[in-house]
Amino acid sequence: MKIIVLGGDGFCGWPTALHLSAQGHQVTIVDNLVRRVTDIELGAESLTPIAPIEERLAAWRETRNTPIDFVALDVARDYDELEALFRDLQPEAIVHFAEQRAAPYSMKSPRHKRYTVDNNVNATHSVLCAMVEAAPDAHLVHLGTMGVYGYGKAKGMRIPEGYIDATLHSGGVSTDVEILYPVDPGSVYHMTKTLDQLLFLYYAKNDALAITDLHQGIVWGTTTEETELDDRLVNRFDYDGDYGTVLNRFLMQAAIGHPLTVHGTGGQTRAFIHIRDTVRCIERAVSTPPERGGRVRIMNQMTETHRIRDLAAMISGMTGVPVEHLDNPRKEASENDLVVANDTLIGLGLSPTKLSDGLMNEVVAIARRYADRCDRSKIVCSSRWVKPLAAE
Ligand code: NAD
Ligand code: USQ
Repeated sequence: MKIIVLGGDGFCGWPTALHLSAQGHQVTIVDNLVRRVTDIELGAESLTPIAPIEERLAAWRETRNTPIDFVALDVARDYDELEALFRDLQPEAIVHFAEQRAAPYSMKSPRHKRYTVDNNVNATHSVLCAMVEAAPDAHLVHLGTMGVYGYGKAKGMRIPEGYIDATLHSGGVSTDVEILYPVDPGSVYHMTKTLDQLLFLYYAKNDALAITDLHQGIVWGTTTEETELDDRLVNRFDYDGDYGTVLNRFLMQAAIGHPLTVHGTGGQTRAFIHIRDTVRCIERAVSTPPERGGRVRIMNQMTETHRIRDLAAMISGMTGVPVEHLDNPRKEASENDLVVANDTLIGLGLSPTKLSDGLMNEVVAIARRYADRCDRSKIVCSSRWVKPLAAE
């Protein structure tokens, strides 16, 4: 298949582009490399030394004798170029990762909030507009988030895959309907993903676009079969307080002997998936496009759930590094349960990689290898969800 990977230089996008290419697909990466610029803004680079994009692509050509093309373009702003690219390439699938994806970054300041909304909503809307004009038969596979459901209301209920049956009551009349599960975002970033959902609903209905929205949990791990082939193919490893996600952060903190930074009680339960499963899930989603004219296909892309303090206790037990409970910088429930349906991906043949499969030690080993690249002052999250009161 001809596949465009938007955001293909990022943490999930790069290993996905390699995996799709390794499966024999013809891959074009589109990225404006803004994530590398954000590294400079934050003064915190990936723990692993990622090669410039040209070097990455040359390494892949040399390793697998398969070219991956690259187009530098801002998906949110360079609309005419995006439409022209879709028209020229006529992709069968478009995988969309090209958004600002860190919740703490999205809460740093009005500039960061507005950038996140402008970038993410415009990127998704531009992709949909350009598909209507130039590639209406392509299948869009978008990386969404489990966070659209929120983490408080389900109360033991199994979170369904996107939709829920509801009965509306008004004026003495009741109607049964299927609706999107009520959204409850926990950050400006997560809110942009709920807005994406409405854009998909509209364009699937109005223009019969074929769309799959993958509601993904927190990705952990860093290497895949393909990124291990050459040092120049190494994937990102974010550890800083903005972009580092919780499990990779704890594993990296354990590797350098930094106390594990549990926010508040650590009673939050979240969904997780290993990066190796991310790339397999996307390949399966791409290979099984929904019919045009149907509803948006939504899959929960996660393999297990864990409470944050249990993860910290497990890693502390493995490594002897102490746990530190910090004031929670976020506005989030201090405790929540989470039970999630993931039947569609299991039905498509995914055999989940679990924490118990020994890969946590692999992450610790990688973090130890690059420990001298870590700036310890960037570890604790400094972004706050709510402004402190003047008296504080
Ligand atoms: P990332 O920041 O590492 O990668 C995103 C890539 O998109 C970067 O290379 C960036 O330069 C590019 N990009 C951003 N805006 C762009 C624009 N306007 N034009 C062109 N390129 C642009 O993030 P990631 O971790 O790879 O996440 C990718 C997607 O997966 C995101 O949409 C995120 O919401 C979703 N996701 C990630 C996780 C996770 O734990 N990492 C979990 C669930 C969902
Ligand atoms: N947390 C800690 N200590 C830390 C870091 C985080 O206790 O050092 C806690 C947070 O308070 C939160 C939980 O761990 O309760 C998860 O935080 P996270 O930063 O790992 O994940 P999150 O902000 O939700 O975002 C990440 C990705 C995002 C994706 C989302 C999937 O950055 O792109 O959408 O995971 S999900 O969480 O399922 O919505």
